[in-house]
Amino acid sequence: MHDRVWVVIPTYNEAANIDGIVRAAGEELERLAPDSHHILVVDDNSPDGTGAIADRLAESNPRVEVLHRPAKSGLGHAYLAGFARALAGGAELVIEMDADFSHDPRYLGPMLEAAGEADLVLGSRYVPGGGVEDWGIVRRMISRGGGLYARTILGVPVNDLTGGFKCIHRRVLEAIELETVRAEGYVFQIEVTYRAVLAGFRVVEVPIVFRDRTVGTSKMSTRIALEAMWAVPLLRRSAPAAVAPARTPASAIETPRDG
Ligand SMILES: Nc1nc2c(ncn2[C@@H]2O[C@H](COP(=O)(O)OP(=O)(O)OP(=O)(O)O)[C@@H](O)[C@H]2O)c(=O)[nH]1
Ligand SMILES: [Mg+2]
Repeated sequence: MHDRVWVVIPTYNEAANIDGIVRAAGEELERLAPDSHHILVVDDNSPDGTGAIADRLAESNPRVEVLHRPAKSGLGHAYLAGFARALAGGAELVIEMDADFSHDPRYLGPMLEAAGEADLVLGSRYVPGGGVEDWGIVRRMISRGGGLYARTILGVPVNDLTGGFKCIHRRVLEAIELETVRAEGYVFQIEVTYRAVLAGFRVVEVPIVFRDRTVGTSKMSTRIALEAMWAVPLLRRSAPAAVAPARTPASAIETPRDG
């Protein structure tokens, strides 16, 4: 039997977090999807030894697996490799989650529940009940401003386009031509969601409170944030072509009512 739920955790220098996050996610999943979950750590040869710690976790827990990549090549590439592995392993639901506890594993329950109705579930900071803790005014403004910018340019009714805590149905990943998805930071997150919307999939936002990391260092850079400025308008041209060959998802077809 294949495991149905795969949580993909990309890591780069998360030695202080990896043990805790894998255990915390594992405990939740043990409750939510007993006997049918898998945790995939995608490590880009972290110099701080994250990969070796993850290997030890995998040795003692058959539900944990590590994908080692030779060098740091960005969050998007790590996720694409993780998605490919999860799909090959038979995943029906793939969850994107950071290693730094910004994405609290306690939201896995509400997200999996929402996935019963939706094709793509977004852990959303910008719907009622969601929020951000510990961020200064500058970081808040960049996040809100960037999200609003992308939402306006792309014209999609999604409140949190840049978030990285998602639960994605297999059918979505198969329909959005992953091999041509742009490959970094916020733009990666925006593009996956935008393509899913364009393909007619049902997107639901579940409120999450995002906490700033308490240990380890951020890999987010000004360059990655600025990339969004010019890359988002380009998505308007590239994304529709990428999803055009996708079949019409069943969820987009209205069921005729009786009578
Ligand atoms: N494999 C891999 N993982 C990465 C890479 N860059 C970031 N990550 C991981 O992706 C997740 C998100 O990265 P963060 O540095 O926390 O970025 P962020 O959450 O946008 O920024 P902060 O709020 O400052 O933490 C973390 O688990 C990182 O370890 C990369 O190039 N390769
Ligand atoms: Mg983070």
